Amino acid sequence: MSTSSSNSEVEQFMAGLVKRNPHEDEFHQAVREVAESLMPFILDHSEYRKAQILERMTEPDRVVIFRVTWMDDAGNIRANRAWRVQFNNSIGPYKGGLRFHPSVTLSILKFLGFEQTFKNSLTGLPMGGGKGGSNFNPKGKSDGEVMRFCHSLMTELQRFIGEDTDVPAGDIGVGAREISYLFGQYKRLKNRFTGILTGKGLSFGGSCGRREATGYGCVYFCENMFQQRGESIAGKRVLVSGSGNVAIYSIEKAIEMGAKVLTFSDSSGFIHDPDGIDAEKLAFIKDLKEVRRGRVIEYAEKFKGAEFHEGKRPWHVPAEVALPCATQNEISGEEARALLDNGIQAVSEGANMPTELNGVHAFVKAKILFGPAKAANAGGVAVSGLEQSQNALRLSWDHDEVDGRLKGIMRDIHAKCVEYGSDADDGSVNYVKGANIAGFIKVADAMLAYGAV
Ligand code: NDP
Ligand code: 2IT
Repeated sequence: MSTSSSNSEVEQFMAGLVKRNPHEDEFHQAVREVAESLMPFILDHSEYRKAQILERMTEPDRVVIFRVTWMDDAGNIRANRAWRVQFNNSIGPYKGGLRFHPSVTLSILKFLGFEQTFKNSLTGLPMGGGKGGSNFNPKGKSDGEVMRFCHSLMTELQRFIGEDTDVPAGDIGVGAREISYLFGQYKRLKNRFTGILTGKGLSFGGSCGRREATGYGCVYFCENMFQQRGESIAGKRVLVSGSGNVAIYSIEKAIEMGAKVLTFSDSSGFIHDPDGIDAEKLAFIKDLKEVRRGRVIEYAEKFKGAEFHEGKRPWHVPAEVALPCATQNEISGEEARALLDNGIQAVSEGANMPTELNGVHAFVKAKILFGPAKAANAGGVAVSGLEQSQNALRLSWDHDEVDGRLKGIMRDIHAKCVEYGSDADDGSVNYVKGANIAGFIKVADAMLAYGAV
């Protein structure tokens, strides 16, 4: 199939998608990236085309939208909007996180649910794709306010979820505290103790290693890419963005594997520590972010030599590896070029869709080791899948068992990307193409088998 006919098919497909889903920029962006790498494959496989698989895969099975009313500490009644996007359950119950952030819109949750469908397929586990959340802002709220909000949200959400239906988890703004409040309310309402959420506390059905899984998995994937070239992350300079769950455990694993981590950030700006973050400094970051919920500037006040760059992102600091672990579109096309100009060798995406599409194009064209989110950050949902298995078996595996399985899953995802993304001419791997095609096939074949459902 010629490139120009594939390109015009993509444009035609996207025109229809944009018309059906106006003003959903993030959703358009996520679908376009997938359509660009899938279209030549679909045009070569007429069965997918005839059955309208891509058209059906870009339409969520359903979206639930509801009001969440709660009372703040001053006694005021507050109301937020919440969603659950049940995107595709062809290969298993819907599975994906809940995000609490003021920027949450239907477009963001549709992009995340769409990506999740491919990511979950890549893990090899029986999980469909879903995502949910609210425009609630947990920042600055008391524990009591967060608890009342979570209880109210679950009062409505419980109608739509279940261990064989839809299993939410955490994402931005939803961590151990929020999952605990949500699970407690579900248990009270239904009088059932069952695995309807993942990321639970270790004493009530949570899995060892779930907290660390996304960050560790992101670094394992990066190491797999280096090993493909006979190299390693050891000794490399690493840029991390974010300072939440994914960032913290990416930093931890990168340091453990002998890399030098120079940066981390939050929405106020970034920290540059030219001496590198060590175990003691990481313990400070964990206390700052996981316990005190403070701002990154405190790190520069505590450790000499570290600088705080207000309102900036870390991508102009020279390094060999970048691990974007904060949020979508946090690497612009211009920043991607700056990374390349400074000699970046690998980018492993801990966050979902952190790179703008022209940045993705620049990384792929430069043939650096570019691990797209749906492959590189699949470790989190993979261990969520292991948590579901343990809950169903009513037993729990130890840390080594879970970590061993996580490493194996990340290795398998890497191998699938190589299988479908290798360039026969020069042996390089286009991980974007590989992840999109490998993730697609499993879901598409299930949809074909079901007929017109
Ligand atoms: P957290 O809430 O723990 O941390 C988010 C971090 O990103 C914070 O440092 C936050 O800074 C920063 N951030 C969030 N939004 C923005 C923004 N608009 N601009 C600048 N900085 C921002 O979330 P996670 O670590 O769980 O999630 C991070 C990314 O990883 C997301 O893209 C998520 O979808 C993805 N992901 C998460 C998984 C998980 O298991 N948790 C699994 C796979 C992917 P601040 O506190 O100032 O807002
Ligand atoms: O984006 C993601 O993969 C997550 N936020 C984790 C989802 C999950 O169900 O563990």
